[in-house]
Amino acid sequence: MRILILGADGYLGWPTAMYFAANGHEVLAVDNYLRRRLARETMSEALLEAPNLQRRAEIFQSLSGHHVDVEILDCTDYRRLSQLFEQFKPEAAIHYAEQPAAPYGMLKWSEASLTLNNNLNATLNLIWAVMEHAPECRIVKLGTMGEYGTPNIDIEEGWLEVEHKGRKQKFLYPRQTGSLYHTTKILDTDLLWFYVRTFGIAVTDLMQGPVYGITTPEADLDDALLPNFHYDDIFGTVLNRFLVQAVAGIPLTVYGKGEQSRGFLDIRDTIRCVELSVLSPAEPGQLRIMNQFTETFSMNKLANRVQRVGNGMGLNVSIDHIDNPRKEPEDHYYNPAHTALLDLGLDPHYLTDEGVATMLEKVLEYRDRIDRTRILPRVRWKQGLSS
Ligand code: USQ
Repeated sequence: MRILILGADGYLGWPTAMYFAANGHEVLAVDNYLRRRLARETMSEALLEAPNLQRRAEIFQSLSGHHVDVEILDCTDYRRLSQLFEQFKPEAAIHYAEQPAAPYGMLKWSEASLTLNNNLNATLNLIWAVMEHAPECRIVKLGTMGEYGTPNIDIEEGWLEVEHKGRKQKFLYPRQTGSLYHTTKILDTDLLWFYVRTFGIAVTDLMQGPVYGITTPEADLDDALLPNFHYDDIFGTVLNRFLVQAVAGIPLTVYGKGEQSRGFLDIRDTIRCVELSVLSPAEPGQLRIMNQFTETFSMNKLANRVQRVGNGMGLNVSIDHIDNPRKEPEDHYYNPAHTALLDLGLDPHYLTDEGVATMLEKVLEYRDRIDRTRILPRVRWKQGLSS
């Protein structure tokens, strides 16, 4: 298939591009290096220094024989994006091209505005490029479990049947998030749903939890091909942060009580879920929503796991409960459904002690690159300003 990957320079985008190329697809990888720029501006660069996309594609081709085409393009530029659709005519478009960090969008007005404009305009432009130039193209959009928040009832996969005064209708599941970034994902879903029900496009919206992991089979060919592994307070996700903190001898930063729960998954499962969504696509006129995670953990459970495995490897890992920079429930009911991707054939990589040890060993190779000033939270929700 001709597969377009928007946001291909990201933590998930690059390994996804390699995976599809390695599995025989024609891949066009698109990015404008926005995340790299924002990381530089906030002093939040990733642990590993990744070569640019063209260079990574060259290295990947020389080691594997598989080709990834690269185009440096801003998805908020409709003229260029629509030209690209006209020429490439993708059969599937995977949409990762968003500002992905909750703390970044909480910094100041300028960061909030960038997050809102980038994320929504990229989504709108994708929808229109599909409608105008590739109406058969299936859209696979990365959403987030954070759209649902943490309601006091079970979370379904996208939809809820509501009975009201004797009548029933299915609606998008009620959503209330804890950050502006997550709010842009809700708005994306609403935008997609409008165009699905009005113009009949085919969309899969994947509600993904926090991802962890540093390697994939293709990335293992060479360290220059590894995903952008962030451990800072802005772009780093929690388990990846805990791994780096354990290696650096910094107490694991559990925010608040630590009883907040999330649905986690291994980066290899993210890629497989996206592949399943492309190969078993949504129907025209369908917004298919699937919850993309494999197991739930509280922050305390995760921290305890990293501590136990790290100490077993001779690291001296301690845990600190620090003042929560975010506004979020720290102890809540959490029971989200997640069977749709399993039904499509997902065979999860669950988090094991061996898996944690393997990730710690990889981070240990880069121990000298850890910048200790990027660990503690620099962005606080309550004031809405950087501290
Ligand atoms: N947390 C800690 N200590 C830390 C960092 C985070 O206790 O050092 C806690 C947070 O308070 C939060 C949870 O860990 O309760 C998750 O935080 P996170 O930074 O790992 O994830 P989040 O900000 O929610 O965002 C990440 C990705 C985002 C994706 C989302 C999925 O950056 O792109 O959409 O995970 S989800 O969390 O399900 O919304």
